[in-house]
Amino acid sequence: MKLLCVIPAYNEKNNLKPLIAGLFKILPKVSRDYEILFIIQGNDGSKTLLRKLKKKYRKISWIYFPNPLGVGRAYKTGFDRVTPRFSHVLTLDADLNHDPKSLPLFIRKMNSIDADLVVGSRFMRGGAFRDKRIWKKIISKLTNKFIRMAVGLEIHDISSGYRLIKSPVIIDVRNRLLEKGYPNYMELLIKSSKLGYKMAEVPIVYEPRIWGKSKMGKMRTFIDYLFFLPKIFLIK
Ligand SMILES: Nc1nc2c(ncn2[C@@H]2O[C@H](COP(=O)(O)OP(=O)(O)OP(=O)(O)O)[C@@H](O)[C@H]2O)c(=O)[nH]1
Ligand SMILES: [Mg+2]
Repeated sequence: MKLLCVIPAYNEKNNLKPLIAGLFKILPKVSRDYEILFIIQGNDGSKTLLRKLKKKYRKISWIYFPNPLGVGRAYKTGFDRVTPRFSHVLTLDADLNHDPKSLPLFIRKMNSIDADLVVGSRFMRGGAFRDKRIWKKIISKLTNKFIRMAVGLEIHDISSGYRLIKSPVIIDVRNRLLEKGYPNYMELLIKSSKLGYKMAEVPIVYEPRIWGKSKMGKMRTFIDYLFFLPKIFLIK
């Protein structure tokens, strides 16, 4: 496996070091070649920190824009760097919501049923969504349920950012991605499913962020999701 990790990070400075340390513990065990690409934004000194960390962790790199692009465009920027040199792409949040230790579970699942894409799911048996904000759970659960049923997806958590994806899927789907914000997570799955790619899910425990602010504002998310809902019926 040749793995490219694509990680959007907007003012996540104090999360970067533990995240990188966690990834570098697991990646050499599962992949013979790997790189970590951050799409960083903001002005909290993340770039300076990454420059320092690169002395120890040679396999990290980053693309930097000072102003926030939106998480969808940040991912798109990272996905545009995927080449056939990489066999797989791993995506996850920069704020330690997603534990890198779960990665072997994704790989086992992918290999066992020859899936093209494996999603880390908070809403399936064995998964957990450890976040105290009720509004977030409600919006997430309702949107997930509605869209799953409307589009006919079997994945229980289509807005999860923790995913292992075969590179050809990314290369195929990336130019079809239009969502700038959080609906991009769902857009990628819906479009990949329409293209016929095989999906699977594994349970994950989503830990709430400890450091830094959420970029997923209540009103913004609500509006973005509301505008996204009618679009799902137009996706071919
Ligand atoms: N580069 C970039 N990254 C972003 C942007 N918006 C969000 N992110 C990153 O995308 C990931 C998901 O955003 P979060 O704010 O953690 O959203 P969430 O996980 O739903 O919410 P919390 O974990 O509760 O904060 C994090 O790593 C963010 O730093 C953006 O505009 N640009
Ligand atoms: Mg997060």
